[in-house]
Amino acid sequence: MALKALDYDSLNENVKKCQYAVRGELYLRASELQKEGKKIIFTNVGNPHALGQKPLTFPRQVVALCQAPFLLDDPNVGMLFPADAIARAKHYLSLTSGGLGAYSDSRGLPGVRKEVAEFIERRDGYPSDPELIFLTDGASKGVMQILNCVIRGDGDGILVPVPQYPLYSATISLLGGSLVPYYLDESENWGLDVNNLRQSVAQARSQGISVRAMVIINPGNPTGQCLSEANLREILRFCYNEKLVLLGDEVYQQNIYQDERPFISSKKVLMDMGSPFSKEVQLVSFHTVSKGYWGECGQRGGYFEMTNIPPRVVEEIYKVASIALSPNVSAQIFMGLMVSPPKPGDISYDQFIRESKGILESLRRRAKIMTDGFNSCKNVVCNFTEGAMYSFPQIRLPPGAIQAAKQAGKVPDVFYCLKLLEATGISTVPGSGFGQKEGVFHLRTTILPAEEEMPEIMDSFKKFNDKFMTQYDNNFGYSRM
Ligand code: DCS
Repeated sequence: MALKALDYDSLNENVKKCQYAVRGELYLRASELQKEGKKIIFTNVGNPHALGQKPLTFPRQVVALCQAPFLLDDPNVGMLFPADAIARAKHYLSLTSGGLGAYSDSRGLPGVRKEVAEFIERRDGYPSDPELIFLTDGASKGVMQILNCVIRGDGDGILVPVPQYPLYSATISLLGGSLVPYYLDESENWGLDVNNLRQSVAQARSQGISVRAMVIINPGNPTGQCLSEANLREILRFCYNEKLVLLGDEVYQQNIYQDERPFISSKKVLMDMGSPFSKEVQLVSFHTVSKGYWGECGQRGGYFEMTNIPPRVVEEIYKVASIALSPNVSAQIFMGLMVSPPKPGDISYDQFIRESKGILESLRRRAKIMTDGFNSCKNVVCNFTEGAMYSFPQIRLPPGAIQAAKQAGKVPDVFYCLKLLEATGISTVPGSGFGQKEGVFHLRTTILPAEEEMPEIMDSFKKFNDKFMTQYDNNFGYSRM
């Protein structure tokens, strides 16, 4: 019988090939257990509000007023909302063409793109052009749009770090391109070695792949490392020599938990390098309202900035963006607020600083509690989370566990994470979902559970792990580093 277009056997093979572990087998099992009444701690997704983080007051006040503009005409509005929130709501409404219910330009509201450009200028000390900034529904949509423009077929390769956030592997599969892996070095705190990059490119080329772009995630997901300025310079020089467009995923730029390596943007490093690099290297940088101390994942706000991309290509990207008409308008306002928060002297400034500092300082403490907790467990080693929102411990599995996993038809780290979930309710993502070296196993957890719950969670993890290790320990050695 002839197949219909949406029968499984006739489906686009790229759709079937594409994998996204953050909501994969572990997440599905956790959801089942939750339905059965088990308490689940969802540490599989970097989704701060889902784990109890409260929204920042000021941006919600502004967006609430934009959503319900009739409140602005209410004589009592000043009793519920501070004057600066009222003023900002009026400002954003004046930038729209009919409020939040109207489509905006497909690149986003010009007034908000200008605010983003001013933020980038303050951050980097170099000019930024609003015409080269597009607002998107979360950073994910921006990444997909750009990869869509780069990938022409399976002969096109994209250099992606391993371990990586599976948005990249999944989108490359979906678009029918080829992922060219480069490995981050766990023993060097997940550092990036440019020699390794050269080898990856040479190997891909020997297989007839034309390598066109390189992805960096800085700070890293799932690895949490912050790239040094020297490292970024090497990467940019490499992209210059190899004519690669650099896709700089900088969504965790506010999430920094140490002082030695502050966040530095790829754009700033590129501009600091001067000519010919600053005029030649093609760079697209991504940001979002989902992360940082905002954590507004459900709002779906993001942007990308293009550097050294020719005007005709920018026009083409605009055309593609316009097929989806308009990014979320309320999310654009969140982005505007993120890049221009209350300033000293504003009525809401003190509260804004108190709230945002409170979140960041707590995340910093939680990063340490988690790393220390993992490192106190048998056969677990974990690099410190320098930035982002995750801990990525290596689990050194005894051969008995690997054997048991095989018998159960599971990848060893999936087996471990499923057992952890069943025993403790902690829902993690197996390292295999992000890529890892052959024969080495990890799991990823977010550092987002409430600080007061952290000791109990780590305690429950330790109890599970130590029991698991004793159960499968048959003294034949462990999976290697
Ligand atoms: N880039 C990286 C490195 C991310 O980790 C994420 C989300 C995104 C882009 C996309 O974010 P938005 O589309 O919301 O802007 N991180 C996922 C994760 O690993 N857990 O939660 C979501």
